[in-house]
Amino acid sequence: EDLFQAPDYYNLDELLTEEHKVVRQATRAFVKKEISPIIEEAAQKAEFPKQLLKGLGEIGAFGSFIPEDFGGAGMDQISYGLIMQELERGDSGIRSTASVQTSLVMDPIFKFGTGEQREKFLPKLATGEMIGCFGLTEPDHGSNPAGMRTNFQDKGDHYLLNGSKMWISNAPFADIAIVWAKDENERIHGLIVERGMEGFSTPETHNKWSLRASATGELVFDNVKIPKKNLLPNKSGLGAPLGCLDSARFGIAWGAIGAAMDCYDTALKYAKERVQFNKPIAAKQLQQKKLTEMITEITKAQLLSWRLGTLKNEGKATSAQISMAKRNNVEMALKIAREARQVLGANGISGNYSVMRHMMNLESVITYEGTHDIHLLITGMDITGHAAF
Ligand code: TGC
Ligand code: FAD
Repeated sequence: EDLFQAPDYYNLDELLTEEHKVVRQATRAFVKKEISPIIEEAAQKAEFPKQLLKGLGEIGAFGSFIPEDFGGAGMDQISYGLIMQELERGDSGIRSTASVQTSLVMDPIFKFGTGEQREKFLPKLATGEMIGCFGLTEPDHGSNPAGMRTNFQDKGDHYLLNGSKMWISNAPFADIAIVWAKDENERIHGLIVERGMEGFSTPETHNKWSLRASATGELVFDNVKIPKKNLLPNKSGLGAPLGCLDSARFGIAWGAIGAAMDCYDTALKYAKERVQFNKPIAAKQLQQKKLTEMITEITKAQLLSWRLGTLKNEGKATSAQISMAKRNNVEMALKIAREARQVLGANGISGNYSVMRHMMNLESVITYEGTHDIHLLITGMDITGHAAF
């Protein structure tokens, strides 16, 4: 099949296993058949293409690294990364849905949940029959979630949840939300909030110029009665949600490479075909500088991610190492998208090409899951021992 040929300047494919390549190929085929033909219109209309959910489940994009016994796909971290890369080559918004479902919904239920919670939710989340979202950010607490106000009180046979979350991916249509809230002792816990619970609503956030093919919304809790069996009992404190973020940030480090690859590939093809002053613009030094720097940065990011993946497979990747890769790779992709847009001239602003959509999407990606500044400060703290937040 005539699938995307990813740039592989340093023969990194030699570092991948057969399984990695099979997983990547399946995702690539899905992107070509299901995502690429519809994504531009979905983004223009600001609609999440829900018809993709079942197929995303089938290719293992939901719960990639969750063990098969629990409904997941039982893959390693590099396979997870490659799925994120290929999906984001399609669109960051589709990758977002897979990141949230896998790392921020299934993973906390798997790691911190009860046997009953795992059985009830994981298999349905893995197939896409059920969709989840992750509520950490609040109107007044984004980079500093420790200050959150959302809280619950113990009422004997249930908890009473109050507060709100905003900028939550998938909120408008999610069946469940993993919500981080403080108990009476100001200790943070995760709760599974289910659609239909009285006092729980999810208004959609409109007018985004970025991630338009992803649905974003608020989570509002007005005296919501939460059954006690919906508390995630096995970890509390801010470290619980931050641990989930490590996994999602790892996936984004790979995903951003996909967006960059698509921009590079589009710009390279365009530069070879577009003739000005009697020559393809690819024969002009200024355009070669842009294209050369793109492939150089993509190659460096691929090496960073591959090594991080091997460390993560061994359980040795640190949070600070993950921050470095998320920060580097997203900025790399955003810069490449901006340069590629210029290579395409006026066509660069058109929805007939993917570049401007990637560029606008990446403006969210550089802000969510820890802003570019916060990841710098995490590295700064790691190397100096001083927290400068
Ligand atoms: P601090 O005092 O440093 O830490 C509190 C506790 O957490 C532990 N910890 C971690 N544990 C696991 N993984 C990590 N990465 C961890 N970082 C810290 C830490 O050891 C401590 O544990 P303990 O046992 O001592 O209590 O916390 P702080 O309040 O100073 O904050 C640190 C900071 C700024 C790094 C953190 O707040 C942060 O990362 N802020 C950024 C917030 C953020 O990333 N939000 C993302 C929201 S979700 C989202 O954007 C989804 S978009 C999804 C999509 O569509 O793809
Ligand atoms: P702020 O924290 O107010 O930051 C504003 C600016 O100040 C930034 O430039 C920041 O880097 C800077 N800044 C903050 N603190 C410092 C400091 N100490 N030193 C120097 N500079 C600093 N959240 C979820 O919980 N779940 C989701 O599913 C989710 N999905 C999202 C989807 C989209 C499309 C977007 C845009 C956001 C999403 N978020 C989600 C929220 C996201 O995680 C937050 O936007 C992010 O953490 C930053 O918080 P903030 O927007 O409140 O910015």
